[in-house]
Parts: sequence; C-alpha cells; structure tokens
Amino acid sequence: MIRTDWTTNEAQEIHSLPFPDLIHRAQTIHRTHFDPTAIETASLLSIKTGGCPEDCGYCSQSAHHQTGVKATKLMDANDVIAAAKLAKAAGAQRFCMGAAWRSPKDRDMDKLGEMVRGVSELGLETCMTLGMLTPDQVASLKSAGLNFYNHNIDTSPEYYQKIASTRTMDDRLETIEYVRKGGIKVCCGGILGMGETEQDRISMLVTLATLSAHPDSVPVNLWNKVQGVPIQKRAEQVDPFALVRLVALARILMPASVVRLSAGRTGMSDELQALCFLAGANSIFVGNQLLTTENPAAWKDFELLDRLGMHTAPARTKTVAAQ
Ligand code: SAM
Ligand code: DTB
Ligand code: SF4
Repeated sequence: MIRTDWTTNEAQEIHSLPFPDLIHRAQTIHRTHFDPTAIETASLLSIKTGGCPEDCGYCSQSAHHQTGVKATKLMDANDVIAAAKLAKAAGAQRFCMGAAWRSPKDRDMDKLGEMVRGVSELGLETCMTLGMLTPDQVASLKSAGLNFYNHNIDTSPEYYQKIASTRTMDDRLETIEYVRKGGIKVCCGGILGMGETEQDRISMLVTLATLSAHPDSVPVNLWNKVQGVPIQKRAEQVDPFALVRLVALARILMPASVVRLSAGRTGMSDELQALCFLAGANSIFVGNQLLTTENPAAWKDFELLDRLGMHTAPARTKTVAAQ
C-alpha cells in the first residue's frame, strides 16, 4: 500500500528494527513492486558549470565558495546531444542534464527544449536539474517532452537553514509541486554526511514520504567531498550500516519509488553497494563523472552487477501505484 501519512514515530520505529528484520521488510516490499535483480542506469552531464549565485554549503559550484571549479556558459545543444549518444553507448538508460543555476532564464528555455528533444530522439529518458522553475517553465519543458525533473530537498526541514541561506525548504517544495502538477515526474532526495543527525535523515525521508505524491525517484547521495566549502568542517563519514538502514527506510516508506544510490559510490565497497541493493536501492549513475566529482568507472559497475547475477533495466513498477 502506498501511504503518504507516515509519522516520524513510525519511521523511527522502522529505522530502529533489528537489521535482519529491517532488511527482510524492505526486501519483501521491494519484490512486490520491482524486479529485485534489475538496476536502472542514469548518466549525468553538467550543461552549465559553476558560478552559481546560491550559497549551498556543500556544493563545488557555488560562487560563494573558493573551490577551484571554473564557471562555464550553457553548452550548445548539439554538444549535449553528442554526449548523450556516448552515454547511451556506455549503457545509460536515462540522461540527466544539470545546470548550476538558482533558476533558468526564460531566454534559455528554447535551447533547453532543443536538448530535451534531441536526447529523447536517441531513445533515452530525459531528466533535468536547473534549480527553481515557474509553472510556465515547467510547461515549456513538458512540451519539449522532458520525462523527469530533479530537485532535491537535500536534508531535513530542521537542518536546512544550516546548509543554505539563499533558498528555503519551502522554495524547494514549491518547485516540486509545480513540476508534479505540470505532469513531469519528480526526482527528489538528499545528501547524507553533512553533519546532520540520524533524526535529520529520518525527517528528510518522512518529508518526502508525506508529500501529496511520493517522488517517482529518490536519490540518496553521500556528500562527495569538495575542497573549500563550509560543509567540509562539519562533514562526517557516514557509517555503512546507517546508509543501508536509510535506504531500507526509503524503500519501506516509498514502496513504488525508484531509490537511486547516487553520489558517493567511489568510497563504497562492492559489499556495501550489494547490501544497499538488497535494502531496495534500484538505480545508479553510470559513467566516470557526476557533475564536478567522480563516479566509479562504468565497467566496474557492470562487473559488480554481473557478479551479483543482476542486470541493468529501466525500473518498472509491477503494480500501478495508487498515489
Ligand atoms: N542548481 C540546481 C539545484 O541545486 O537544484 C541543480 C544542480 S545541483 C548540483 C543538484 C543536486 O546535486 C543538489 O541538490 C545536491 O543534492 C547535489 N549535490 C551537489 N553537490 C553535491 C556533493 N558534493 N555531494 C553530493 N551531492 C551533491
Ligand atoms: C542527485 O541527487 N545527485 C546528482 C543529481 N541529483 C543531479 C548530483 C550529484 C552531484 C555530486 C557532486 C558533483 O559532482 O558536483
Ligand atoms: Fe547552485 Fe545547485 Fe550547487 Fe546550490 S546545489 S550551489 S543551487 S548548483
């Protein structure tokens, strides 16, 4: 059953179950909704890097921090489409285009639409992450055929002010609502390892799981270390079992959503990734590069899936979610 009325207490109780019981519950739910041997693959491209006016304390692309990331202009649509072709050949099913913007300018919308159309024509699913959108901008991306929009809440409502001051959680939730109402699938998750408490992590998932409809896709990122950002001083290594517990909780609270094991996999062992797949993660980014940081080599990922008798396939829910 898909529920959007989870309470924090319920989530805490599930989260603190004995590990075998938690994994069993997550696996049982995972198998009712998905093929447990299938992993979805997405590839990322930074279509406009750095120089961002937002002050997100974790991000290499903010103009407020000295991180050494060089600011670039918005790429040409043809170059983006050429990169998508390579990503498809390398095994990606979805192509996610990210821009270091607070929000796109209306004058950029035609070029963004051209990118969406060109990437779709290659037979790839399309995703963009461009910052805050107006309903008109959502409509423009929808008419170009955009399938997914990524817009993360990043952390709990309680911790949010400690990670960014130029935007609020409510700003994020507003764009998510515009995207959903505009008929584009929502990809929304967060980051672990930024000095937040276990309570914050649970609260972030409860926030997602009590939206009027669950995000179609939930990225769980470990904070990828970048030099020169404020979060560096607070960042903590995430305990591997804490990560698995959180993935399991995401799977249980949002049974029909795809859970993506996103940034931070370069530091994870094969065994930890396998445990995350058992706990319900069913999507990864493939390709050496995320936006400005590294990701494992694609051959390593495919070899791991092969060793586990798993395969890549677009995630398809078995049941139609009554959301
Ligand atoms: N500017 C747009 C926005 O913030 O919505 C889109 C690009 S932004 C880089 C997309 C997401 O990447 C952020 O919301 C955050 O969750 C994630 N992110 C950024 N830096 C990260 C890092 N160092 N480690 C893990 N995730 C990160
Ligand atoms: C998401 O949740 N993770 C991706 C995607 N959405 C856009 C971004 C990860 C970025 C990692 C830091 C970087 O490479 O700059
Ligand atoms: Fe800009 Fe997005 Fe990075 Fe924040 S997370 S600084 S909005 S690119």
